[in-house]
Amino acid sequence: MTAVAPSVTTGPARGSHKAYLEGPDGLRVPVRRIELSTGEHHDVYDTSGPYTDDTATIDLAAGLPPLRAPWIAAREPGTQLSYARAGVITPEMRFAAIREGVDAELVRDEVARGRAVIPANRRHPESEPMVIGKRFLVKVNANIGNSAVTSSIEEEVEKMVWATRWGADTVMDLSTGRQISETREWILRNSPVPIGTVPIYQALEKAGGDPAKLSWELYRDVVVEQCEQGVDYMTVHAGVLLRYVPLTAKRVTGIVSRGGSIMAAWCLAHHRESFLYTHFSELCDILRAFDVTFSLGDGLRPGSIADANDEAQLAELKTLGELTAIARAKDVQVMIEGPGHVPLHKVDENVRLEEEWCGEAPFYTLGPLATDIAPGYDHITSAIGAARIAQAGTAMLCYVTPKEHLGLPNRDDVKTGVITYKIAAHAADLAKEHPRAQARDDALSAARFEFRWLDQFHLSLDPDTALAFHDETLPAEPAKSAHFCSMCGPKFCSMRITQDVRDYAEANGLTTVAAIEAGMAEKAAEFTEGGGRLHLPLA
Ligand code: IRN
Ligand code: FE2
Repeated sequence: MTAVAPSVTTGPARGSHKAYLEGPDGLRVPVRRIELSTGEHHDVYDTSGPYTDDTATIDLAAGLPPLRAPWIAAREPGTQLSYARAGVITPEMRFAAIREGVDAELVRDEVARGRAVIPANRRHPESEPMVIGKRFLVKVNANIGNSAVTSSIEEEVEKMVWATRWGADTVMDLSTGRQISETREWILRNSPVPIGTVPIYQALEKAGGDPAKLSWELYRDVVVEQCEQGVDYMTVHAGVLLRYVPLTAKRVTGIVSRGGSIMAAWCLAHHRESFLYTHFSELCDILRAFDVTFSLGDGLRPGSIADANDEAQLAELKTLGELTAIARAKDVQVMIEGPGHVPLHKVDENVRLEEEWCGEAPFYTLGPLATDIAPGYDHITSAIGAARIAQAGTAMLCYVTPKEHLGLPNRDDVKTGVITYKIAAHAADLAKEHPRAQARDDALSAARFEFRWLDQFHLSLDPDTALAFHDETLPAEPAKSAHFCSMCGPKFCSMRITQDVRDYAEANGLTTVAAIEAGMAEKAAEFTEGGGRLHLPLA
């Protein structure tokens, strides 16, 4: 590690503090506890690690405490999949189950079926275990990483902390520039969430940027280095086969995956089958030794609406299914990466085929963008597709930031991307009727209706922005309990009028329906008494 310790954002999110749920065997599962003005509190899933814990000391140079170290030391080497198949509920499964509010046996069973994964490299003991699968809360991944052109280690560590503060469930370090290993080391030692990478990027750096100079041996060494460092899951574009490359020739946007294009270039340069495919079995052995999870890459994903669900994409998906079976036979956990750019009417087909061909391995999709016409707003175009595909069964969503297609995201873009994707993921959780999802909506709605403004902000995904928007027009303290905001003003607040109706009902011993009728009758009488003239407030 470098001598200069980066500095990062610490302190609890507005209106909340870190609390821990006690589980069996001394498990302490973090939650974000939102304190309400009613004296009650509301706990929400928390990915932010010790950074939001006021009582924790953060020392980036030392790294986070190795929470999982005793669990790992106490057992025979294996993967979460091998334990699950043997009927063992690991502390990781128990921890993830408490976070989700489900039975630990459900987690074990889903992992055993391969329908869920727990990305947890035994060399990344600092991570707080979580589960990715369609029966659980929809997860969000945030990509960070420098490029040759911009950004430093300090900025990337802060982006990791910042992304998890806003709810990123995993972070992928996609660094391609200088100091790749060092950046990753800082991120891993300080990350409370699983870290993913795409090893072919570092391999390409080592090959001097020339895909033709890549080799299995060079790639393997990079994978081993990253496994030893503690990377929890890796994107491997092993489904880009030589014979599929011509299928992309007539596409509007060709191959848009970085890893996919690198492998296609290698296959064409050597006119040989991809070394990722021909050496896949050896790769499984390496990943198994560390319990690293495969994220089988969609190197031929569509990069435009025109190319969605085409032959190249589906041919690759089928191959990913074949590779899933090989990995599972070796007890290696697998996720499948998915598109990309897909119009809404073609979204469900992606989930159906993935489940059918890849043995229901957790689907992990990049959006998809539901339209191509809004560069600058692709966090939104993609969140529309993401909500739809997550409702249909996608287990994790890879965020897209407003900078997509335009530039490297900065810290603000990271936050916007994460919040946008938390919205998509939560909308899907609601639609899937996850037992815990609606409770937060109900708590926020009640606070809104009762004009508990601060409670409303604190229960929201981004309390800082909600508060700032409110205060833009009504900054004074009394406005925090006022029965209106500046959107409609005091006279036209529908919620206040509804409350008046209810108060009238209570004062007159009526039900709300009866109160409305009584009120109408009163008004009708006034109208008749006034000679039938309308009293409009024309002044
Ligand atoms: C997710 C689903 N499909 C692709 N992704 C992510 O895109 C993947 O997890 C990784 O973060 C990035 C890989 O991009 P390329 O190399 O396929 O462009
Ligand atoms: Fe794109």
